[in-house]
Amino acid sequence: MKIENVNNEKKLAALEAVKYVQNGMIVGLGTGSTSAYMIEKLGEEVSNGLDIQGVPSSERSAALAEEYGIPLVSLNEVVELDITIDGADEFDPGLQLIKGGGGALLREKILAHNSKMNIIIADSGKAVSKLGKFKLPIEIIPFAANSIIAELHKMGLKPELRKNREGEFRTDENNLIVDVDIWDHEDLTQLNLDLLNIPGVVETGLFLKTTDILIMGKDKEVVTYK
Ligand code: ABF
Repeated sequence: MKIENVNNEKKLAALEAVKYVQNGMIVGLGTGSTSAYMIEKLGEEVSNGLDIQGVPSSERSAALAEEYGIPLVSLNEVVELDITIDGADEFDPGLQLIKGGGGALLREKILAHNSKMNIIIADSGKAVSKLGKFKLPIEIIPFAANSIIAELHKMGLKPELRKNREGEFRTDENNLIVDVDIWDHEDLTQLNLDLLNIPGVVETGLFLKTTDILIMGKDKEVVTYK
């Protein structure tokens, strides 16, 4: 699909999600290009008088929210959020997600866990019948990187340490990301538990039970899954 069509689907989903945001809400702000459309629209609503406070899921989203004039608070100031709107890399028919392509999965999962409602926004290309074509991001601490990678190899997950132009990719918490191939794994709940049980693994990009509503842009329409 052409990039402008994908972006149009992302924007449609983002605009639809913003309709769920009410005055006085504490709003979790997701990360990625789809969430960027949502943040832009929220900024427009704030300039028209919408009274909200945003909790960003990444430094990138914090900077964007500030640029659009959204008042920000930290999670520690509010403890619980009314709604979080965020993107995803893949979603299956059970609204299970792979997230973390942008490396923000830890804070994203923390916001999702502490939100009364979670809305995911996505273009139609994110819809899959089975998770795993997109490699699963796992956040790990640098101290244990090589032993964790060795253990992931033994689990048959084909781990790849995420790199960028400067070398090793670092998260906002200054941790590392390893991307793994979960295609051959059917029991994702057990896989998630097994991964989290490895000392030094901080979090995974498997969001299995966090999604309340998923809004997908499809051509010139939106489809809402609940
Ligand atoms: C974020 O949304 C990440 O978890 C995920 O990688 C990203 C998807 O990016 P995009 O919206 O740019 O496709 O929440």
